Amino acid sequence: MNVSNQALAETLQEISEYLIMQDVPFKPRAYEKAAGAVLDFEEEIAELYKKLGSKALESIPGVGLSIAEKIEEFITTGRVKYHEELKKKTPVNLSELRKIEGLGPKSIKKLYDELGVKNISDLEKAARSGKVGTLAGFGEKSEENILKGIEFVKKSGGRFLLGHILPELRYIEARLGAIRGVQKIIIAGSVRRRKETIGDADLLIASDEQGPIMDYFVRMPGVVRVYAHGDTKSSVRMATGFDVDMQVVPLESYGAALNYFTGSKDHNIAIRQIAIEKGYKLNEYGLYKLKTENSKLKTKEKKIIAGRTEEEIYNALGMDYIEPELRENSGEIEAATARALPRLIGYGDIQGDLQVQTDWTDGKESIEAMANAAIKKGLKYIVITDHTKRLAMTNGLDEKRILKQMTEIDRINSKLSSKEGSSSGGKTQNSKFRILKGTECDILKDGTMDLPDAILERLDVVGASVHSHFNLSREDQTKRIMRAMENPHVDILFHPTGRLINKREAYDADMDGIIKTAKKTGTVLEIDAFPDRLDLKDEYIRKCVDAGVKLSIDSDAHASAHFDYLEYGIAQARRGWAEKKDVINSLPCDKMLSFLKK
Ligand code: DGT
Ligand code: CA
Ligand code: CA
Ligand code: ZN
Repeated sequence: MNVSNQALAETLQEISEYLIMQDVPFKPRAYEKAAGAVLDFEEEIAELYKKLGSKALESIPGVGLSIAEKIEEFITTGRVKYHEELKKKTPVNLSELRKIEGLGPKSIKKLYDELGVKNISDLEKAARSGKVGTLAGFGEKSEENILKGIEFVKKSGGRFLLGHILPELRYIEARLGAIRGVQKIIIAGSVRRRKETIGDADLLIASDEQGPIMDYFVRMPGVVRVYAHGDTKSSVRMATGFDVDMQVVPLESYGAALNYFTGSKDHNIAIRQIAIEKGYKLNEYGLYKLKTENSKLKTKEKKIIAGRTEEEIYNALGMDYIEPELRENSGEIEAATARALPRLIGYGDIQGDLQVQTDWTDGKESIEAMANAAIKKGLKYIVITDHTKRLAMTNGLDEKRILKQMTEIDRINSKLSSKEGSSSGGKTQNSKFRILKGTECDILKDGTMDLPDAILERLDVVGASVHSHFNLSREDQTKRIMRAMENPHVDILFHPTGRLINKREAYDADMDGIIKTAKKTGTVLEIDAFPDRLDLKDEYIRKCVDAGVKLSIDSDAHASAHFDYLEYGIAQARRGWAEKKDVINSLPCDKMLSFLKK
């Protein structure tokens, strides 16, 4: 069965949390570690298992025989008995309750034992009636926080992070694409527009044989519920919790259907209106010209003029082709009509990664391992940006350790370049790969930096981040960040708004003012590509592009598999109308460095 690493990791994580509820010692930590390793594992574990069998599972860090058996069971049957038995002991909806900021397994267990809370709606009732506040270890303050957390989760409407479901969707796409009779397959809807969160997935298939494809779809592995099973349309829920709609159309209508199901709804409505103004009709089957009324038949005859591809539809409407990431009816239709669309940065356009953590702090791998992974990924340079001392829990670097790290980077750079020299023939993948020296330096409460200028000036790239004091007043927070940007050594403001999607709001700060200050001081603003950050988001990216503020797109990698996240950062940049020229790490290393403060 094709389960994604994500789904596997979630199950192991749940086992860990159910074990904590049962007060089992040591084991929870083992499952948690394995869950982390599975999530960060380079290859698809189900594939690995298919190729090499169960022995290969033990090559995953932190996975021994017993956990390997659980993984095997999940891959072959789609469930883990041990997980189900544990769940019976505390039958709560963990994945739902866990979303409430500050609620861990212990408190979830207590809420279940004392108040019978099984899910968010039970929890809300209990908190509103004041029962939570009177529980030992909770109190009024935490009752208040729980209610706040519930509000936040409700507002995010149970939407899924793009980065969490795209890998699994690609799996489904590949599996269905291999069925006989499937001429084309694509993931449409908000996924194709690469929105940061996804309500449900919309699959579109072109084929002349609908029935067998639908039968396969509703029975494929991972499906836990079938909402609808028709000839051309079906709808299911996956084990990971999200829903997939599927539609089969004939090839002649594929472009029109793709256009319709990609959306957004607002974009669709706007282009239908343009079609009407031109005397056409546009729907999910095609673009039609309405002929004059046929009085005998009392119907309007229509003639199809486009439908097979999206290009031909946009062109027939007098527009350039519009990339899916732009289809939000936020000016793209006017720009396409005026032939003035941006030339968006491409998915292959990033040459280096400017935010990478290592095992010197809270990253999982060594500098050298991260460099080798970046080379494999086709990058030409990375900047090592470990945390600084104020973030004590990450073992943040002080002056002494960062100096030591700089020496280590020199050593690895010369090792890499000598490896290059020895592999004669010159066709080395890593030709001129460079590791640059950097930092993710904490911005202190007053806007000064956590490392002295004398250190900062010796680094190639200085990133500055807010990791504390999220609750300052808008005025103080804005001043604090601006002060950091005024520092002549600070090159980039990392994850500029501090939001965590579905978890934490951005801190209150004047973003327009910060963008202005970025322009004035020549500070680059980052698009942090980590799936739950995507910070800057599209709306601010577009403001930066308009203001001429330079951007960087960084993975914020804490493990080598995280370089894959760059894709989500690029997607967000495209949604913000960014071109290659707006993004400094689309440039070769030396040129990129020339855009930093002198
Ligand atoms: P989501 O699922 O909330 O992340 O967002 P979408 O955009 O994927 O929305 P969804 O799944 O409800 O519908 C898929 C596409 O179908 C949507 O992007 C545009 C099209 N569509 C859905 N409902 C309507 C409608 O009422 N009018 C028009 N013109 N198009 C619609
Ligand atoms: Ca959708
Ligand atoms: Ca849908
Ligand atoms: Zn950070």
